[in-house]
Amino acid sequence: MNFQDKVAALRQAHEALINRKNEPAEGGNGIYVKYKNPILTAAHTPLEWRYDFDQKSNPYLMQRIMMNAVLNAGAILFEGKYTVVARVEGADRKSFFAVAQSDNGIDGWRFWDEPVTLPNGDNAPATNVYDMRLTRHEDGWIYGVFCVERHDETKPFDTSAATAAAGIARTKDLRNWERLPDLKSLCQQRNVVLHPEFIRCQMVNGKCVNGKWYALYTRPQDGFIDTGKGGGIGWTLVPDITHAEVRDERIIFGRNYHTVYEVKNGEGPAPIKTAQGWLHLAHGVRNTASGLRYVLYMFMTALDDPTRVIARPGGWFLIPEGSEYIGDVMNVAFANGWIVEENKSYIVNRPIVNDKDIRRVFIYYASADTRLHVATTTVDRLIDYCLHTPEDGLTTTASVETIKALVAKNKGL
Ligand code: BGC
Ligand code: BMA
Repeated sequence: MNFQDKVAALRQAHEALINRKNEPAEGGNGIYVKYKNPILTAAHTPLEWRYDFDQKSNPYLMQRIMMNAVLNAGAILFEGKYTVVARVEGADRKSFFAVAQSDNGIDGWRFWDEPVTLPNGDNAPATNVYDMRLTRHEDGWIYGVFCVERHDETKPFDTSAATAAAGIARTKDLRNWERLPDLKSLCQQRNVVLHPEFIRCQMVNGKCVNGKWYALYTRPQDGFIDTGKGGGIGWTLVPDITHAEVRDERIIFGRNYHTVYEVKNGEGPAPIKTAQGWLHLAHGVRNTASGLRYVLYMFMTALDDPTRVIARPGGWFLIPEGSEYIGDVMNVAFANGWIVEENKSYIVNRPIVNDKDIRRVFIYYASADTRLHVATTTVDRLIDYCLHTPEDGLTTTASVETIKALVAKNKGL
């Protein structure tokens, strides 16, 4: 094949991959439907990012820059399109953010021409950035909060010593990003997420102090990997997001021995507001002989107090299955993005209290730190899942009693 034919074949294969129809996977659990094909992989990245198409400088039509993975993506409905800001990782292990869009949220995902240019602002340059949570805040901005990783300069001879902090950027168009100062915190932070609404009442000694605070879900950790003594999903109020600082942090969802979040947990995407409370998607980590296992779990908090947990369904919600298990970091399911459909005719002017909230939810999860998938469900189903999945009783006896209660109920039917 001559050079031009090779280029044409490459482009054709790439278009075929992008235009490949996706379909629901068989089986399932009634809670959500996973789709068969990953929605974004390294092979979906634009060819222009990888190939030099000049025959003179690249006669063998080699990939000049190779891509390793597309994973953990923030997600948002933007200008009517399902939009993700994905973590793209190159062969050099550096990850960066890139916008991709689809008309239906399921297939036809296409990256924009160039990755996001993320300014450093006044912050020290980062070695790596990843896992952006997108929040459309009531202040009118779209925020991206992400992990900023730098070498730990207090350990000059340890080339894998790192520090993690939360970077904050905001935008109106997903093209121009204003970088704000990183979240100031006494300890390291990862998995920080901005709550979509202002908090207008802060309880101090049982009394409501009125104000207008930004709220952040945090995940304090003692070291870069170790969450240490504290850990858990934390909460902090910030008066000024342009100078965000963790002053007062409290854990709203901790960890327990022998649960799916025994070792670590962290907020996933920004929570979804429903008439019955806030829906949260989080990840939980436990250690095994084959390394850390990352799964997704859910919980709900009160509508008038996003820190008060009102539903704690036991166990995992979503795990890596089949080929999802295999990849760069085995046994990992991770999600920092979901989209709830809004403004669809069937919900307009319809009170959702005392009625089914059938808005569709698109969960964007990555498997094995390698590729991005979608699973779909509805708000109503997620609420049902949260309110009616038995809690983890924390002992084997409690689990058996829970099963027996269900068996007895079924026998009585
Ligand atoms: C990796 C992340 C990972 C973190 C903690 C970072 O260097 O890029 O994917 O979550 O380390 O293991
Ligand atoms: C973490 C995350 C993710 C990643 C996971 C598994 O700590 O922040 O980036 O998916 O580890 O490697």
